[in-house]
Amino acid sequence: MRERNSEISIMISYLSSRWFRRIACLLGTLLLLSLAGCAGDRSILDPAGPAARDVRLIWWVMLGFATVVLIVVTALWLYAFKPRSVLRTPAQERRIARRWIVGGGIMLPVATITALLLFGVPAGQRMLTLPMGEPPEVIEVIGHQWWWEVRYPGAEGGEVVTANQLVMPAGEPVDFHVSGADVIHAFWVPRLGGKIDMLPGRVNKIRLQADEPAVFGAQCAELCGVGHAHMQLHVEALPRSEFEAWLTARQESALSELSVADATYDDARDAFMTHCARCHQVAGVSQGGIGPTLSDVGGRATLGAGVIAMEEGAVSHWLQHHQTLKPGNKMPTHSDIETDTLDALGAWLEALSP
Ligand code: HEC
Ligand SMILES: [Cu+2]
Repeated sequence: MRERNSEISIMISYLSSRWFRRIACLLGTLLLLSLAGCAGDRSILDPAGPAARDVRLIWWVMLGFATVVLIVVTALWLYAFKPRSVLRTPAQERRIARRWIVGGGIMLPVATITALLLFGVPAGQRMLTLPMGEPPEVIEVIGHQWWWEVRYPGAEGGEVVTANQLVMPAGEPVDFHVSGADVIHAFWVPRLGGKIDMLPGRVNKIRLQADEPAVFGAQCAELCGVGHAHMQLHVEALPRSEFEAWLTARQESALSELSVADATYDDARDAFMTHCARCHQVAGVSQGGIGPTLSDVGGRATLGAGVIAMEEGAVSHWLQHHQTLKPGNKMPTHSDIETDTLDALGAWLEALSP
């Protein structure tokens, strides 16, 4: 008993030591700072659609439950320090131990997991691509190291293909068919709902909905190599009519007219054929097939999958510095190409904006 009391007094003197208070202060500050991550265009706590609201509910339920568990465990821990006056017989000890094993080791986990299933299963159900009266829009998203290919197979007038930007109709469910081109990536728009793996050789499906027109951030959510952190996706929900106009402007025929129309860019087009065409598609100019399509690159919000914002001169800047801006990305440096040529290429590509 005396030993136990001295343990308690050691603990108390430790808890009140200056160092302990300093560390507690530091941890508290870090905790407060981490709360800053609770808002913004990638916050699961700020849902913008039904699937994401389910995810938030489960998150709060789990946080609440975990808090209760923490409090109960702490209380039991303190209770264990309490000096005991009665001695128990071995039979009593065994009975108490059995109660803890059956109650705490079997009944409690079963109850917890059942409760979580009751929340989790309906939420997962709503994200399944079950048949609907009016089939939803299908958008295919393919993860590459380290950029996104986005396809609209249902577009009227032929499939539309773009990269590093995803535009979807707002106020209606959309089915995303996702896969990976090289390694495993994951598709995750936190404000719209749960993430889903993008596997090579398999198509995974998830149904998401954006309630209102808005812009959302998205991020590859599966470590996929050095460029993983730099694999972001600009997601934009538009009213149905604007979405359709956006698709029409990106039809192959409209884009090829845009890319070959202006004679001032003849030199840039020649340079493109020499240095870039084997990897990049530009409608009416090249087939590409390795890197992101550039047919509509001038209309993108960012370059390099979220690395720099698109503005005047951005493409030339990207071409000169892309290995510093996004180290290890799969485009070769263009150090063998004159800066003037890169500037001309940049000006032409920026003009490719539907
Ligand atoms: C070996 C294939 C290859 C060649 C050659 C190549 N690129 Fe790329 N390019 C890529 C890849 C891969 C990416 C994606 C890099 C990333 O973001 O991870 C890319 C990205 C880009 C982007 C950014 C697109 C976006 O939406 O973020 C532009 C612009 C671009 N390349 C232009 C060019 C130009 C101009 C040339 C010729 C001077 C060229 N590329 C040559 C493979 C290539
Ligand atoms: Cu990835």
